[in-house]
Amino acid sequence: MMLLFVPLVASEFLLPPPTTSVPLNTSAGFSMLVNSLHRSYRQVSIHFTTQQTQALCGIASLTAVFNAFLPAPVDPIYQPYAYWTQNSLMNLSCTAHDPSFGSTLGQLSDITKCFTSVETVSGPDVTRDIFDKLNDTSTTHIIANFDRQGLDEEGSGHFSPIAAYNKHNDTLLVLDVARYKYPPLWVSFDDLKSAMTGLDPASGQPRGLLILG
Ligand SMILES: *[C@@H]1O[C@H](CO)[C@@H](O)[C@H](O)[C@H]1NC(C)=O
Ligand SMILES: *[C@@H]1O[C@H](CO)[C@@H](O)[C@H](O)[C@H]1NC(C)=O
Ligand SMILES: *[C@@H]1O[C@H](CO)[C@@H](O)[C@H](O)[C@H]1NC(C)=O
Ligand SMILES: CC(=O)N[C@H]1CO[C@H](CO)[C@@H](O)[C@@H]1O
Repeated sequence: MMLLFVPLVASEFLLPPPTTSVPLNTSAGFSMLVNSLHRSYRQVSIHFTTQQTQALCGIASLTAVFNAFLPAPVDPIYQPYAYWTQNSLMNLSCTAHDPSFGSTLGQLSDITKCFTSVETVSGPDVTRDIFDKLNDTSTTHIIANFDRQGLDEEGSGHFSPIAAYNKHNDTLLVLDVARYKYPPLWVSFDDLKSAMTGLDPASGQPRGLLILG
């Protein structure tokens, strides 16, 4: 029998997290979770998934959040079980969406509205008390659209669920759906807000938040 070893290139396996952030998989990161408003985290983390292409961060974020609270259709690959997948979500969207391109905040809001109600908050209007909703009910969840540069990360416009808020540290837990780049990270409210405040060149509008459920 011949064994094939796939070469592992260490330098391409996850990027160093920004020094301004605290990774969830550290003692500090984990104790911040315990002390946080994390009701949303409990439901979303079990469905948290990797974006299946570099363009599908918004669709992957919705897929994780939908599985946390919304009845799902059956994707033939999991028949007979009902479960949201990035493919079934795009398939059933009532708005046209080119999977080769990422979405703007407005476009992801329109896709969400095909399935459930959503409130959009523009970056400049984001306040700390919005994140209290992360503990409101087990069906309230938040997705952020931010510029990675504002978090000292590699890349540009991105979507990911925000699953917990630690009021003691004033930090938010970003469940980054580009799991091949970054682990879940605690980032400060100020950094996240400024990363949502600049204009998205694709829409000419600021980025911001979607509040679902
Ligand atoms: C956290 O996870 C990343 C990615 O797997 C890893 O590189 C890092 O060493 C982990 N940190 C700790 C403290 O285990
Ligand atoms: C997408 O829709 C087509 C046509 O209805 C269907 O045949 C296919 O199984 C769907 N795929 C998924 C992943 O839901
Ligand atoms: C957050 O919600 C959980 C689950 O309902 C509850 O146990 C906890 O006390 C809440 N935390 C705060 C600070 O309201
Ligand atoms: C990294 C950091 O600042 N962690 C602090 C967050 O707040 C908790 C209290 O909830 C402190 O114990 C941590 O040191």
